[in-house]
Amino acid sequence: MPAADLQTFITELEQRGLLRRVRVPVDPILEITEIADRVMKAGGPALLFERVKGSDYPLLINAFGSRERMCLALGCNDFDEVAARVKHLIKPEIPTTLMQKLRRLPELAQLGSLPPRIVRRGPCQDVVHTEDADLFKLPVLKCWPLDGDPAAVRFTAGGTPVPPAAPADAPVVPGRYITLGAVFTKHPETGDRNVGMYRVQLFGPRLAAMHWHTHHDGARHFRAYHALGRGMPLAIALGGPAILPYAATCPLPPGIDECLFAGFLQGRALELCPAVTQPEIEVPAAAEFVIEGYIDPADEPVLEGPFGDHTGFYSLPDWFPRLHVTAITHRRNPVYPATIVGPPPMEDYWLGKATERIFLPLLQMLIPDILDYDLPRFGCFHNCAFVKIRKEYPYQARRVLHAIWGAGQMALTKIIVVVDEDVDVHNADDVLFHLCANVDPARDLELVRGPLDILDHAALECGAGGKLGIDATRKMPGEGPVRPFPPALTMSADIRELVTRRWGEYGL
Ligand SMILES: Cc1cc2nc3c(=O)[nH]c(=O)nc-3n(C[C@H](O)[C@H](O)[C@H](O)COP(=O)(O)O)c2cc1C
Ligand SMILES: [Mn+2]
Repeated sequence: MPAADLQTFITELEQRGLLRRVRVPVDPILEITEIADRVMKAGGPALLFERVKGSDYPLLINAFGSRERMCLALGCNDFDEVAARVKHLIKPEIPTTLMQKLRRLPELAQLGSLPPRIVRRGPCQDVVHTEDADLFKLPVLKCWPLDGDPAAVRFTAGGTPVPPAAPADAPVVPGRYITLGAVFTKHPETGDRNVGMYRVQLFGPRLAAMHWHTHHDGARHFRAYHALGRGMPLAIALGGPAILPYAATCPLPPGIDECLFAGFLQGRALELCPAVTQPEIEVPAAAEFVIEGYIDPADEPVLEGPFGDHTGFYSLPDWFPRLHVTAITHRRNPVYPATIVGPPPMEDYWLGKATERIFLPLLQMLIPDILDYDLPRFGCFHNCAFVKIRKEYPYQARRVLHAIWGAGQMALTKIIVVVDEDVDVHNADDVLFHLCANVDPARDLELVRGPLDILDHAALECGAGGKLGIDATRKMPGEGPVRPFPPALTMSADIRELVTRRWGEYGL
């Protein structure tokens, strides 16, 4: 079963030789990024920095940065195991005989016990700071040199010149971001809980900015509070069950509670307790730190960014809501978890890979044509997807393209290549080989406009623009002007066998 809290996870990592401790003092301003980046690029271990300059707390990074560590957090040997459980959940075999029904009872009982369990208090509230809360006491990273320096990039994401900073918006060291926080919110009308991983920029001891993308659930909740003119309570959890950071990144449909999914993934309910100063919001009892606060609907937004992002570029500054911190609570000896993003591969590649595999059954439920898909590393999640189908009728690839452009966060995919079932979507060379050979650009491209990742700096507008679908399948009659497609080259099976058998004789 996955670790119930971060420090247990650290012990598990250490016992398996998957974590290294750094005992010399290091600076959270840029130095940790340069160390962690080198280790991530080399496929290295999780790092626990025991002495971070300017803070009393150790910092954990790269805890999820490999297949093995991600599997440990998920409590599986392979992502496909989890995918199989998801598939079973959405497509259970309906028991017909009494014996079959009885056999399924324990499983059903387990499903019923997975919604989060509310407890009164948790270790995350061992120490409570309210008026004396100070975000700068945490070892919050400044990841990249231009982070938090709008003047250096001159323009906002919307293309307007950056205004001079208001004095209140200029901390001593600008550009420090909480990068691995799980943001807990509730919809003001339905009460639906959402947990999303959104970066948080520090502006003062008790002032920060919430960078939730327009298309994400946190932003949707915020719009609902704003429309009602109501203050929005929220909490940011750091640490907690090993499954939580991953669950916070899961592209679940709006209204589906990430805590419920986390309970399903770890095979037991998440324990939540009411936040001390924002009791409407429940937080993971086992978290290391919890930052509690609210957004005032009457506040002006703050210029958040720039930030060295997943895309390998800085995301330009833009206007985001101010968070007023009302409390920072923590365990007695907490560890601060963080990550960095940047040119791939980084730690987040593995969070994304887990999602690619675990969500395949859900994608297939929406679009049964899809046999498999791959989000290649260079595509940084939303820029590129390779999709494999078994083509049975004309224009099926186009149907799949449009279906993907309507499917949850996959809808933000900028370039999609659809290939036949004999192509290995996990091998970019094989996909590009078939793309180059099978495509007539005058016939096989599908260009559309729609919502895009707000981090896509090439898009026509911030968060909206063109998308390209490439039908790299073999064409068939009914798909425009089509000449017969030739067969692909492969040697006959009997000759392959013969040569294998005689290989020794050739003296090669
Ligand atoms: C390391 C990391 C950092 C992320 N930072 C942000 C962010 O700052 N803002 C955002 O909207 N999404 C960010 N994401 C993506 C969201 O967490 C992800 O899309 C998630 O599914 C959103 O949840 P939601 O659908 O409940 O809003 C980040 C993901 C990772 C792995
Ligand atoms: Mn959500």
